[in-house]
Amino acid sequence: MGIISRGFTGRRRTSPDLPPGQYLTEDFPVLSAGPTPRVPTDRWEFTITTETGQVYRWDWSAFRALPAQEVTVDLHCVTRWSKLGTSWEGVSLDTLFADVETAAEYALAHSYGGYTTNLPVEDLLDGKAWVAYTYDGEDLAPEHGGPARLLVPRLYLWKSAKWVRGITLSHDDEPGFWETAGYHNYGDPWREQRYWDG
Ligand SMILES: Nc1nc2c(c(=O)[nH]1)N[C@H]1C(S)=C(S)[C@@H](COP(=O)(O)O)O[C@H]1N2
Ligand SMILES: [Mo]
Repeated sequence: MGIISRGFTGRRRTSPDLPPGQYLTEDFPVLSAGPTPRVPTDRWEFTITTETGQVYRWDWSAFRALPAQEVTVDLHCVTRWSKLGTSWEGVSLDTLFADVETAAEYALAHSYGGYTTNLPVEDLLDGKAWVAYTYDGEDLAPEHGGPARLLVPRLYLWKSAKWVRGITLSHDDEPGFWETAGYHNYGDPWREQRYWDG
């Protein structure tokens, strides 16, 4: 253990709901590695491409015709802000994967604009991930990933690819944009997996 300095008053508010090293924020910061792509829904599509090259494809109306869920989740950004109790509407990845034939262990999410992020397939399934298209009862704003973004709240928020346009499946794990730049390959906020070197 390090030295505990008493009388330090600049300490940020913490709660048992916060992973280690995180502080609460009430606003919703925008963190994007580049410009916000504008994707009209009539040109939007979402694809899942399997390890054998089979492509499953939804245009906006097919996607919006899928059964959706309302979810309330906590967000944890690696830059240390957390936002609790955020409300979204989206399609569960379980729904999108329902007819997908795959034995792949790894997924790479691709975004309009070129962003990528990798995660194990099992972290997309069993109620752990959504393609979300509303936030707080409104259409998801472009700067937060609209028309639709991946939402994987159990992992640091960089795994929740904004402007998601597809997922490719593979037997090989391929690091994405931030993972290649030194962020942790998995990114569990409760284990404080921020960077590769810990
Ligand atoms: N396409 C894309 N998705 C992205 C990012 C990005 O730069 N491009 N940034 C990630 C990071 S680092 C974070 S913290 C969250 C931020 O989401 P927000 O801007 O809605 O708060 O989006 C993630 N998804
Ligand atoms: Mo982030």
